[in-house]
Amino acid sequence: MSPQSRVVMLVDLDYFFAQLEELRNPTLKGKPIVVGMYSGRTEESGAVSTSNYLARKFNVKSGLPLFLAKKRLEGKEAVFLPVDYDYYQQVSNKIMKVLRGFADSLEQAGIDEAYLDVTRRTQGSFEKAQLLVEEMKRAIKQQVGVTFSVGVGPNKLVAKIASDMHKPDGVTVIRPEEVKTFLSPLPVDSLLGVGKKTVVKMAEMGIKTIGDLSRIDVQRLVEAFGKILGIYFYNASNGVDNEPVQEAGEAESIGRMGTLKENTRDVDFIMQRIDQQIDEIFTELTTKDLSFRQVGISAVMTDLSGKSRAKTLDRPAKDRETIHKAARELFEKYLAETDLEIRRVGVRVAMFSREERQQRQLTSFFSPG
Ligand code: DCP
Ligand code: CA
Ligand code: CA
Repeated sequence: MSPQSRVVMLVDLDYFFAQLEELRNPTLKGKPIVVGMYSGRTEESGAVSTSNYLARKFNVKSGLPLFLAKKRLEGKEAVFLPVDYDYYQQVSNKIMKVLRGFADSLEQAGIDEAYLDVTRRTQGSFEKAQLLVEEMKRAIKQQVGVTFSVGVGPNKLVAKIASDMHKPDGVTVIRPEEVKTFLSPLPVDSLLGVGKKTVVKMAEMGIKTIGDLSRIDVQRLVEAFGKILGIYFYNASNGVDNEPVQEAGEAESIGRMGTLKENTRDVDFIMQRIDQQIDEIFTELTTKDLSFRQVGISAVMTDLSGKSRAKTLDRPAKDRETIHKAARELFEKYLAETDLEIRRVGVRVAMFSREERQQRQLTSFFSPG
């Protein structure tokens, strides 16, 4: 055991959208399931969002046009379903909440994945981490009913790549002394930030694997890819990644919405309701330690038409009063523009910042995968 090493996990839910469709309708199990994003132009147009592992056997995977998926699954009793993002989001929130209970800190990296730093609670032991994963799997299976795959490593980079090795329902543990051997044979595009263009460029330089990349002089990488990426590739290929696991204030905005006790045009009455909502928002902001630079309101009128308005502040704020004042101002202005009564109201804050978030994180250059 190396006491200096962190123990970091990446938890990634298996065939997420499709697994959740199985969860709410267990009779689907045993059939190929395709969750599709229907573009709506014709009944067949659109692409596969994801599919279960049975469908993947017929080479039906994310991104495949739906008409091709239909063709490949003809006569296989396949089930095609549209994405139900609200439902997936709801289950995702529940999963993240359970996972948070197993982590020193948790950083959500997508709807179906999160990084967990478990260094403290495992005392830096990868053996204990493995046991913790088993415990997590049981808890999520029991409380939510789904499976996931996990990568465990000394940092986020290794954990992420390891999570892909044994799917579904797998665990892959890479100890610090195993990192180089683990990474070295993998193709360069296993690294976050290495896309098609970079693969071509690296191939021209004779670089195919992460091991090849790790043997290139950092200066050459900087010349070829610029300073930020060059140094990143150099570090990443050597398994070096010091980025902390931190709660990132995932949401773009935090808001609340609710129906008024009676329809009204009275700003004081509206603000009573809004103040309750602000209290809840404020609690969330405080726990996440976020400042905001935008306050927005929304209103649904008696004819069920809806409107939102937002105000951007000169500088970030983190207090209740700023939200209250901006919201009141927005409602006053909005009421002056309409004769209708308001039925539902909401308030939200957005454009977040936070002290430590101002240090630019390298992985945030790349979208989570
Ligand atoms: N997704 C999508 N379109 C894509 C890729 C993914 O809509 N091109 C959605 C559907 C997936 C979810 O995001 O269920 C998570 O993506 P993953 O890449 O983690 O893939 P899955 O969870 O579906 O499968 P795996 O078991 O390989 O993780
Ligand atoms: Ca997944
Ligand atoms: Ca994922």
